[in-house]
Amino acid sequence: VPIHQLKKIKTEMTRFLMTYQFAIDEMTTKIEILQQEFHYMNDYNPIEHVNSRLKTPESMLKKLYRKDLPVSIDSMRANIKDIAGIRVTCSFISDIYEISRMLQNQRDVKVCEVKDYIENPKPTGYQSLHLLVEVPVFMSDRTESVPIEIQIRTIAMDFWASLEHKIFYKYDRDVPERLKRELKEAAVSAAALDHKMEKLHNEMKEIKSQDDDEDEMLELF
Ligand code: 0O2
Repeated sequence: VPIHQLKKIKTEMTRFLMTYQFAIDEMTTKIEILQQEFHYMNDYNPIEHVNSRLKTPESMLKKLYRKDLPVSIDSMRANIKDIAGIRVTCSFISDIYEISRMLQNQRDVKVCEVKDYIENPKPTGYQSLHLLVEVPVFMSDRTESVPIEIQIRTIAMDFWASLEHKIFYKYDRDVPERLKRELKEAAVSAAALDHKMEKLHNEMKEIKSQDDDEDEMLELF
């Protein structure tokens, strides 16, 4: 390929990826605002951390080859919906649904798909709530509707997914049956821990609201 053509591809690719980075920046701000408001209203922080990533051109090419799809920027745009990815790690399962509900309620967020792998875990044991949304990105000469994949999960789900991801790639996608079985067991234990923590959290909320009522009564006298 002649050098001037390579330069043109590089410029196009950079411009293409830029819109996804802007979408990530917009969505990250939205999540930060919700986080601060939620903290103020509920007196605890529902979000442990937020990570984001742009898929690398290499990983996009791999995905296109793997799925036997045409290799071009248009094909990336049409076929890869997780070029922009945001991962929100929450403390409790109820926070996941609350954050998801608040995001879906925003007027400029178009919800394209919701995959609830908490209600229906993947055969591997994987759990998370996935939202595929589109947000408008306003640029000097155009407005683009840009897709983002948002994965919302608890700390336990995140812990499990990062280890499973490492094992999956270590074995080049061909994980031995024994490890698969053990990973599935670990996913069930992680889910049990999440439910136990949720129960304790609810009990704490109950006690706190009783204490608050008592304090208010005392203030009246
Ligand atoms: P990476 O490296 O995290 O980006 P598709 O996205 O079309 O290939 P699918 O199954 O329709 O496939 O999408 P889905 O279910 O929304 O899952 C996409 C992403 O969720 C994956 O991205 C992972 O990040 C995560 N995920 C899904 N299943 C598993 C699993 O079993 N284990 C772990 N650890 N993560 C999972 P990528 O592009 O596969 O990988």
